[in-house]
Amino acid sequence: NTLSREEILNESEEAFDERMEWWRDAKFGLFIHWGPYAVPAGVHNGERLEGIGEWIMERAEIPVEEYEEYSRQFNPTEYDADEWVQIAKDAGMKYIIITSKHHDGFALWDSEVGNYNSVDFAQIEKDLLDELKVAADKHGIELGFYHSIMDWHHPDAQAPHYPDYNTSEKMNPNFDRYVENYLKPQVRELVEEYDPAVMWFDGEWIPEWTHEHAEDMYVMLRQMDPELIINNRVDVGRQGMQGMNEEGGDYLGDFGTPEQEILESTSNFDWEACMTMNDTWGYKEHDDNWKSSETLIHNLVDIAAKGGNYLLNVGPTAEGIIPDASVERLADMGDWMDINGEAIYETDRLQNHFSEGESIRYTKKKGEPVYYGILLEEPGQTAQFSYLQPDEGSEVMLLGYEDPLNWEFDEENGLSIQIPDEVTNAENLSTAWVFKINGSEIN
Ligand code: H79
Repeated sequence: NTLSREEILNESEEAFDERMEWWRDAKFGLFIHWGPYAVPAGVHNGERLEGIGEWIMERAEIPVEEYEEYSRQFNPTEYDADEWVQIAKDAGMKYIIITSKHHDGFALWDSEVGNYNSVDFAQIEKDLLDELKVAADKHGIELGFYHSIMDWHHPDAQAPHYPDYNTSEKMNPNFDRYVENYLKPQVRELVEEYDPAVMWFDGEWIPEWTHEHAEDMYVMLRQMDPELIINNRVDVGRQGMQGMNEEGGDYLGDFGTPEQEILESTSNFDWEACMTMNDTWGYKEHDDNWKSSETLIHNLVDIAAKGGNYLLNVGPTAEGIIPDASVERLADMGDWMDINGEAIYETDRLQNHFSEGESIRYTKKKGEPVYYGILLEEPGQTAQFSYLQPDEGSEVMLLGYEDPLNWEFDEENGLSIQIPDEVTNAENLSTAWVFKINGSEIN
């Protein structure tokens, strides 16, 4: 039952809520940036390049034919899709978004349109995306694709002032041909062959891409799969790296996409913060500026409290290895989520307060009078939460600690919870402490 254009463009709030449900509940996903840029890994002609690794073609102004050499060398002998999915799952992630095509134009599957892809061009026999899809299905993880609208390789999409890709106002006169004969067929293949749960567009800021293109793409995709979730970069309303749409505009796309930042506050529009663990998306040999596991866990809590999702990136090597530093951090996050995940998954933000100062965040179990006060620093002798009131006689629990805690509530100080000494020394408790109450939110 194909939806009409009308139905798609005037979707009811109920239908939208239903379509978004699994995604909203999931909260935490893995972003994978993987492609030929992992071959130079940030070093071209012996020169280490600044900036994000997957932009090396543009950064180093590498001509197409020369970059194609990297694409030919891309040979992921160590790729193990099942292991990747297991790493994501153990971290507590519920979905994966992988680059089916980044700005360099290289397609990570055996596409029928053109030959600039893993099979025809790089001679990789494996169906990389199919293996990931099979593994994801097996582990109950949703799979989606990042697909770049901008394309530095296709002659009909390339900026005419190549290799100055982005700065000119000049447009490629053949761009519509690229959209009809290349971009849309590729995206249709992805949906038909791999049944993605999310299409995550990017590179929409080029002057050639318009709201009309966006509407065509959005309607086409939702007609192919009415359940599909599509990010706001399908359209042209995104406000820079903050990632949310321009106020008042009528733009397509189901969620906003803050990049390398977390919204200051909540939003009435769904959103997902995509962020890296070091300073690059695509693998770079010389980037050791890793965020701590503590920072990553605090980010997850902060984002969930503000009602968003966290899409955390890894950049596997050209061989197909996720860097150890990433794997270690994901494992730490998984340890924390094993104990505290219930304060993240299937939660809502509170009505009035998502935070209290720097070191307290709040979440609420969806549809239940269950609240979580989350401390981002080690509790002292008492923990204070101004905005939660437990039901009379109810138990207040610290996740990961067996016994109910003594608590009192008064109008002036709110909720005060006594912290037993063992809590300070408990090995399983660290990084962020989650207090669970049955009760209500107060002002
Ligand atoms: O895939 C990763 C990056 O390669 C990609 N997005 C993430 C998910 C990315 N593309 N570009 N950038 C990151 C930085 C580009 C910023 C700019 Fe612009 C493009 C500045 C001007 C044009 C976007 C649109 C920000 C402002 C307007």
